[in-house]
Amino acid sequence: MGRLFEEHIKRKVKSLDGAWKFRTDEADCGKEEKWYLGFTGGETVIVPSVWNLQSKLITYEGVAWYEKTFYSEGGDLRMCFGAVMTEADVWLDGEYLGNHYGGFSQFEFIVPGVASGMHHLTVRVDNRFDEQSIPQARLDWYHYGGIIRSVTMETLEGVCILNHRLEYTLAEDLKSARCKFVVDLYHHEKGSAKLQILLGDQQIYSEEIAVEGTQTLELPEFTLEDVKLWDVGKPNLYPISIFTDTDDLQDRVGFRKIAAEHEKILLNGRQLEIRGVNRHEEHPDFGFAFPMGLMKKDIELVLQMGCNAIRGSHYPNSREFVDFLDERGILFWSEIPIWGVGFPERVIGDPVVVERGMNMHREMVKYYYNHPCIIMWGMHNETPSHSQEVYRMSEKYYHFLKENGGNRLVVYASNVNVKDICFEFTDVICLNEYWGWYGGDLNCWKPFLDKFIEHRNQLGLGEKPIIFSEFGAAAVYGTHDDEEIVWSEEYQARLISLCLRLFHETPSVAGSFIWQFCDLRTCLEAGINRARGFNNKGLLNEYRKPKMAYHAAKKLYWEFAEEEQ
Ligand code: ADA
Repeated sequence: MGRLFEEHIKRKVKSLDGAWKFRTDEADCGKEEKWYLGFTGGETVIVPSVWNLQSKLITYEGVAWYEKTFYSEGGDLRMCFGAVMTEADVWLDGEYLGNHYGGFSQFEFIVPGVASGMHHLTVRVDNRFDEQSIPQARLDWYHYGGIIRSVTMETLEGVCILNHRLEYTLAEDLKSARCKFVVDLYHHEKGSAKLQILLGDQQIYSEEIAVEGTQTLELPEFTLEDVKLWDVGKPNLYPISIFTDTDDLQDRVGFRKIAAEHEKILLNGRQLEIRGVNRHEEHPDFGFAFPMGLMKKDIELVLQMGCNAIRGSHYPNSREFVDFLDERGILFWSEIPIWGVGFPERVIGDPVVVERGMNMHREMVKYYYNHPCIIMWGMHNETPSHSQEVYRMSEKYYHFLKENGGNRLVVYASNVNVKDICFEFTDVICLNEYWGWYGGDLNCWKPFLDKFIEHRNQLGLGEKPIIFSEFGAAAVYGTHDDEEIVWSEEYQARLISLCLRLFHETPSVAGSFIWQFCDLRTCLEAGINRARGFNNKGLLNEYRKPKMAYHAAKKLYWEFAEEEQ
């Protein structure tokens, strides 16, 4: 679902995108009144979308119901949701299928033995915040709600392949890889079939297997010789085809090695300087239901400015966007929406919150494991990482991601610099710093950095590279001032240029992600005061029109890229 290629050739897949019936439920009485059996009134909306684009719902936070009527030939159906913001309850023909929490993750329900005919899929969507929400209500992005990514219906027949991951370790010389497929299989009762796997043009596996219900199969290891590596700008991808006589799963993978040692980040054994931007998958005309055509445009803009990396701040992005990055050879930092400013220590220590976050990590790893572009898993952003609560949470997430997340750097973005007590749980020290914007001035950068490096060394962590995961300044598009006062494009461009040069010239710094790619609608209701109701730190405005800082960063990023040659 939501990919740049057909995930299934044999399996029947039907898109349920398009017109749905929609009704808000301000009193939250729909469950009691059994709206899942069919609700009256309402209007037609388009899925995927955010409901806030309907002018009367621009600030609506609450419950809304969606209903889709569709035809199915019947059988075992798998109802697949790209993402529902934030909590979903789902019914098929009035039968409860289940609940999903978390606004940016894919999820599915299997419904066996559905009769042929017309059916009703009903979704109750709740985008309210409470004490245990991830993220919390205090946010620097907009409180959107709705079914924000595609919905599909798949028909499962015989032995089916629900998911898979290809685990691999490259040899020292990077020429061969020890590999292992782990495949999630399903049969609605008990059945057997021949399971076959092709990797590139090689047949890797062909074996009769028996399956009962849902089962995970770890296949025998094998060695892939003459590996063509995936790299920045050289995105070698290997197609994967997994199939039985009745079902299939198509995917692709790239082989690459990422490591952090001696203050450097190494990609395929070569030193890598991160030339990055932070990007929200948001547009004022579409909210988080970001259209694919615009994804391509954003990627072109990123490539034109000489970037080699994007941080998907602050949540898992659409699969198709990550597919684009795999195809174009752009690195990606993927994280979950634990956006710290809103999280007091008390909330972060709450076991329900920690478990919700853990589940988001599990889902991120499950769905994004095979994307070679993802070189970093982000655990959290700007949490109180000087506290014991965050220490315990980081320890837990770090070990989970290191053990289950494949060859990736595990990181988090810190804004408490020398007070941070969690640096042992990050492969790269990632700093969010806003000297010259929220405090201090441009002259603060160099002394800050020198002092921080000394601090890192005193902690005995001198081997860990540092990157700046955020820095920047706001400029209202079109505001110019020769004196370079704050809010002007000139000031923003000067700050970005000064920082990029300083980071580039400091051997302990392995690169940076500028905050941020483009301006972003933000949330005035949550008490974040922003000019125009937007976070204006974009290099481009929200309609992707470049500011001076875009050109300034472009000039330097290309200069650094050329030095690398
Ligand atoms: C933080 C946060 C970003 C954004 C930024 C800013 O670093 O991680 O999401 O809010 O501050 O613009 O202040």
